[in-house]
Amino acid sequence: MPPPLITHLYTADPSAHVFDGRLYIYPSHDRDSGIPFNDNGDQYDMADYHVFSLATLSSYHPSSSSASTLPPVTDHGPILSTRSVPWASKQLWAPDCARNPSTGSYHLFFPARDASGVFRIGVAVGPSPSGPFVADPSPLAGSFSIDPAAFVDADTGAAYLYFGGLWGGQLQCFQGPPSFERRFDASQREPSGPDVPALSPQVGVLAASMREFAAPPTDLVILAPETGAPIPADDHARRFFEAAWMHKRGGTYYFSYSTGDTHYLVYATAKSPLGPFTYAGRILEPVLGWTTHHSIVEFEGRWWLFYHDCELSGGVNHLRCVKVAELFYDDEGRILPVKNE
Ligand code: FUB
Repeated sequence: MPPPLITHLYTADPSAHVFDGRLYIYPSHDRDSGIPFNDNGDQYDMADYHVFSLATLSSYHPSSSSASTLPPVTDHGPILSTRSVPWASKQLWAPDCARNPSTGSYHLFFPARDASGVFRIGVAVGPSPSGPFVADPSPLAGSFSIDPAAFVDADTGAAYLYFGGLWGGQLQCFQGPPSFERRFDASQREPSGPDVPALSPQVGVLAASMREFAAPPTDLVILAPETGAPIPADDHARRFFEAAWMHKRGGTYYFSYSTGDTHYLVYATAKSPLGPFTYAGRILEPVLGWTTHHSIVEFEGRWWLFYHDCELSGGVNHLRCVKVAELFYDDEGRILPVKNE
């Protein structure tokens, strides 16, 4: 197993990006506040974010038998807390960050529960990758659920926000057509049954300000390659659960995600950032701990998978640690499964 990258704090859900030649990691900051475990994820009671960075991974060769050194990681300290977000009540879950190509500002996207306990997605803006970040007074209009992943298409300059998470992440509570006013219905459950399609992750095109959606978010459809139809709801080994991530390699868009209760990291590909996507395979088998969440980034000419497990806490589900493994593709652009051993 690769060693934890950060050991002085519990960290999870790492979103990695390269800004000006340096690699930045935006993770959740896990802590134990004594809340008992439940299926709603109340024990994931995070109250702030730190940002981390490293200068190089050139001497890190996790898949080779030769000497390999984990680089020093800089902790830039706290960058946002629940107290500094006017609309948030608790649970700062998995964040992400993107540079706005029109303004050069950095936008930290983050989910949190609002005063009524509903997850929304907020944005905080700052002048550098490490902040300081100031949160907008309200969440993004039309946002709901969790796990925002921001993607700026380097070839077009267009910016997208992918998001969603089932059960504790409340995606199932927002079923309905695209609208800035999606209704929250706590009684809704994840669908199941023969021929019932899985709920889709959501994608919203961001306006140039990157502080609002240009149009209401819509379904990001993931098709099963063998039928050409959406992945069925009962196919828990392949249906979207949470942990959206988008990267582009060559002309292909790769949407990767966690299957939740089956604990896989998997991916689907498309020729458009809005899909439809076709399921393409597994990236990572289950790790130690219930959740699995990741990001994929190219750095110094190599591809990297940032992810987490619970090794640092000896297996406590909500006390996780960020890790990094090298990612390889075959000649057809398929991702080769990562060995977490
Ligand atoms: O960290 C809290 C939640 O756990 C994230 O939002 C999910 O993706 C899962 O990793």
